[in-house]
Amino acid sequence: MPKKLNIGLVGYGFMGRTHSNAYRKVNNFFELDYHPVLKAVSGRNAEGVKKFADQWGYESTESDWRKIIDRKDIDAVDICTPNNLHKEIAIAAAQAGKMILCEKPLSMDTKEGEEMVAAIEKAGVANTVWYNYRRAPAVTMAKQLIDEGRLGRIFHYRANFLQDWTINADLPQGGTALWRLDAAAAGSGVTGDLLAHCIDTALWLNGSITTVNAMTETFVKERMHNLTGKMEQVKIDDACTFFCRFGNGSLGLFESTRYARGHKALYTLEVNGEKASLKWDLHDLHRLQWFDHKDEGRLRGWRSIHVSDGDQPYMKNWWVPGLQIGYEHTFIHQVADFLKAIQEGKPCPPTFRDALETQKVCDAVLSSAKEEGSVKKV
Ligand code: 4PW
Repeated sequence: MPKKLNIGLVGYGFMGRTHSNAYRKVNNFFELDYHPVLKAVSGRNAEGVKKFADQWGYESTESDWRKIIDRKDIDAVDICTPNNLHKEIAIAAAQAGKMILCEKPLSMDTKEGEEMVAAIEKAGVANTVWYNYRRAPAVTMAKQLIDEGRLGRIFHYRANFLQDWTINADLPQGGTALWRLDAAAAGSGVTGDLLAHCIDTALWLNGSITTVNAMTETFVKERMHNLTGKMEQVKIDDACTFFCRFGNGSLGLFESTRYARGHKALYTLEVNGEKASLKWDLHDLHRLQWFDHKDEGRLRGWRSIHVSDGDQPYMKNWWVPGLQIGYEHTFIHQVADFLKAIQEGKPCPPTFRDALETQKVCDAVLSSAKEEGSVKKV
């Protein structure tokens, strides 16, 4: 008999959809003891939350997240709200003994993150943060290859996350969907929203970041605020570039913007080692580009590995070799790993503590940028 894991989803925007889809599909493809049940979803707009619940198959709705926390029939709280609510909800959920799955970034800043980690660890509840790109099969395979020592000593790590959806100066800030442009709801701009993904993957693949040196820019200085109806100063970073040192002695270069015309969600990473190098691109997420210096000289070159075979990460759970999966599957993999982790009583990385490390790098980046690129220790 499967064990039921009753999910209480808080917030039902874009991420609410990706997570709900993952809960619905995970047991069709992964053999696990636990089966998520879409028990309740909460949101302030009664009509909107009801529509979402009907569409995704949630058994009930709440108009206040506190009701989700109070409910005895909820085992795990999934936080999909704007960032400024993560802390309050996570701490309340931990105190109520609920498992917690929290959207990234963990918090508005390091201080909040530390309070969250303290509460979660005191309560001893299972937890994870949705840095989903770790679980694109080609990225997971990059981790395996690095851990096997195939790259040797690592010299360089570089990553980009580029979009173009905020170039229009008439786009307002604040409110549904556009909370990402409002510093009061998001904490920061591209640093917390996009670079946080790059930093999480980098810490996972290449270890700790020790010092950073950053610059940011806000290209559109004022936008109409949806909540006040007035033109207000834009306080988020529209673009951020930083370089850094890793604890293993390698150098890193990171760039993110929402003003790169033509790029919708281009996340690329590259790692250069003494023996081999690898590259990955979200727009071609099944492929891992691989260069191995030990290949015979005449044939040496970049290989484009189509990560879809049964002995490659996660792929034996899907179709037959050569057939692809996509963005939504990164979330399904995270749910599968979370369910397996609770089954085995193990942590499911990135935990709140792991995600706090990303938060510390983001804070150091933003503080360096405030001083036009002064070197900051993480
Ligand atoms: O977390 C990120 C979002 O806030 C995503 O991975 C991509 O950029 C898609 O939407 C935004």
